[in-house]
Formats: sequence, C-alpha cells, structure tokens
Amino acid sequence: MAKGAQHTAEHPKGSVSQGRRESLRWMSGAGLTGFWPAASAPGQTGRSGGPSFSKDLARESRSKGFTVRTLVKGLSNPWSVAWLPSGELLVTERAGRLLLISKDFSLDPSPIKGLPGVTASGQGGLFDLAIHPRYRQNGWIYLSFAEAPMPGRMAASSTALIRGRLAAGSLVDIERLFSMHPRSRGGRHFGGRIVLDGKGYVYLTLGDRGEEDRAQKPNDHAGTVVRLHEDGRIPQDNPFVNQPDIPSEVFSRGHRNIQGAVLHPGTGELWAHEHGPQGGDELNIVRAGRNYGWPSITYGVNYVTGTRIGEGTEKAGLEQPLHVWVPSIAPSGLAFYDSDAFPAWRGSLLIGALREQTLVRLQLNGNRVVAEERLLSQEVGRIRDVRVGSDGLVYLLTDDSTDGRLLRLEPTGR
Ligand SMILES: [Ca+2]
Repeated sequence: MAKGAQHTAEHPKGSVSQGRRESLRWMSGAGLTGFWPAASAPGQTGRSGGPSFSKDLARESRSKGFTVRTLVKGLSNPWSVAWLPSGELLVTERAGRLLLISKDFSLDPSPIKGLPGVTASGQGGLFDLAIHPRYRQNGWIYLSFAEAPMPGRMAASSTALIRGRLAAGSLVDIERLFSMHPRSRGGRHFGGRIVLDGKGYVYLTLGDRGEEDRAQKPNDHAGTVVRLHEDGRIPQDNPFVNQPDIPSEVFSRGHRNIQGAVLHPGTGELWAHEHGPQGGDELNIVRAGRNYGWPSITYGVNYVTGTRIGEGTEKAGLEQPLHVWVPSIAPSGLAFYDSDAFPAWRGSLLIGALREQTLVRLQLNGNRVVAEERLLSQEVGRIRDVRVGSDGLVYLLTDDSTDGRLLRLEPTGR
C-alpha cells in the first residue's frame, strides 16, 4: 500500500497541518518514492465516499511567503509556455502567434513563421505547446490549435494536433497528427491540452464544443481525451480499437472541457481538471476506457436558469471526480509541485483559474485532496497556465488581450 493511503487512514479529516509535517518527514527520510504513491490499484481512485468539495476545504491564503515577479508583459491572450533545453521559452498566443523568449526573459517581437492557419474565433485559436522530452535528439515541438479547412470567422473548426521543428525562426518539417471529427461552428470548448508521456505516446484533450450531448455520443471525438503514438499513429492497445462505434484514438470519454492535464510524478497516470457548467468543475484521474459522465452526471447546473442537467450526480458505469468546485473557478493549467523552492507545497497540485482569478493549491494525500488553498486571488487576473521550472519556481501566464503576462513566484527573501 502506498504510504499516502496509510497516512490517510491514520489521521482523521482536518489534521491537515499535521499531515504536511508528516509528508515532509517522509521526504527527508525516503525521498520522492515515499512522497508520491508509486502506483494506485487498478479501478481505485483512492477515494472513500465520493469526491471532496471545494466548499468544504477552500481557504484564502494571507501570508503567502512569496513575491510575484513580472518576467514578460504585453502578451495577447497567452495560452501555454514551455522551456527549450537551451533555457529559452516558447509561448503561444491564442490569436495564432508562437513567440520566443530568451533566457533572460526578453521577448522576441517577431513570431515564429510557418505555422499552419489557425482559426482564432471565440475561445478558438492557438492553444497548447509541448516540447518533446528528447528534444535535443529529435527537435519536435507539438502544438494544438483550432483548425478550419477554410479559415474564417464562422468556419467549422476542429481541435488539431501537429508537430514541427524550429529552424531559423520558422516551424519546419510540420506533420499533422490529428484533427477532431466532426468539426463544429461553435466557438467554445476546444480542450486543447497536450501531454507527452515520455514513453512514446501523446494525449490531447478535446472539449464538447458547447454541444454537450456529443460527449456521450459514441462516434464523435468531442468530449474525449485521445491517445496517439508520438507520430500520430493509433496505438493498438487503445481501449476502443476493437469497438467499431467508437473512434480508435479515444482514450476516455464524457468530458466537458479539459484545459489542464499532466502526468502524476509517482504513478504516471494522467490527471486532468475540466470546466463544469454553472458549478461542477472537476478534478479527475483519466483512465483508459472510462466514461467521466458529462452531461449525464454533473455536480453543476444550467447557466442562469439553475436547472438540473442530466440524471444527477452519479450513475453506475460513470466515473466520479476526485474533487469538485461549486461554484466554478474555470480551471486552466495544471502542475504537480515536488521541488525544493517551496517545501510546504511539495505533494501539491497547482491549478490556475480564469473566472475566479486565483491560483489554487490542492494538497494531496495519495489520491485524496485534503486541503485547498487559494493564492493570489484577484491580484494578477485570469490565470491561463501554470508550470514549474527546473529551478523549482512557479511560472504563470495571465490571460489578457493586451497585457497578458509571464509571472514567476519566488520565495520571499530569495
Ligand atoms: Ca464528470
């Protein structure tokens, strides 16, 4: 049994600060192997009695112990940021620009050339960016974006995945790996997060496009997470390859709009949050072949009218979330924290929030959320992306059409 699970059993709910001290002791004694559970049993989420709820756990943080440094400003709706091995950074802007930032955080004003046509309309545009774990050997950069055969304001678009290489300020060797089908004229819920697992697979999250019933429709990519080989081929061990009514790329179904996804550092499992309707944002462990229930089950309700959606909050055969936010925070960006710069944050998940304009820190014990801390509430605006640098510092992108920023949280007194 993972130490996290033992620990949960030993301490009643509410002994969070004691739990944190325990966690730190494991770290000094046993290192990361004792800190993150190495594996969770198949079919088990580590929950007992359903999800945890933000309304029970969330607290605002006053003494935060860090300062916020602005590294880059003046970005237009930046969506994703990633490091190249050189220490330079790439950042995407939703309108379709891919920009290079030097190691000392000066922004190259000339966007990378050669990107395919991006349909920037509504929530659509250029989304995530992921650097291949063996970038030094292969040079691959993965990008997701809203793609239309004939770009235009009202064009029917899909969420697409490409990879390419950087050469002399251009993206070259572009390979188109995937494009969601069917397309939609809707301007909402594209998903778009990319996760490379370092074992040869790439995950892409796809939203329901604002057409909620599509998330339960078998022959539809909407509302799914897809899993591909790094070159776009369909893995033959995908859960639905032998099921003719479900596309073979599909890994999991029943999602509304995932804008944060990351691998757990201990288990290697895919963790993701997703936007609920009015209320009902969720944190899930995304497992092969599972159905996450949208819109059949949800903890949220319809906008404005407040009327019920679907069949309630749970149903046999549909997954329960680990954690639920009512009211919604509109999460975007997700990172596990296990570095030294903020020792008290080790074992946490960091989550940006657009609507709620806050940085959420979820303290975990195994697969259970035991505390929710709200940082930077209303201080820096809408948070689109959260990353942890190799320096252990936390980097944020704020979402603004003319003054989106790259921020860095640094321990006070550093
Ligand atoms: Ca769900």
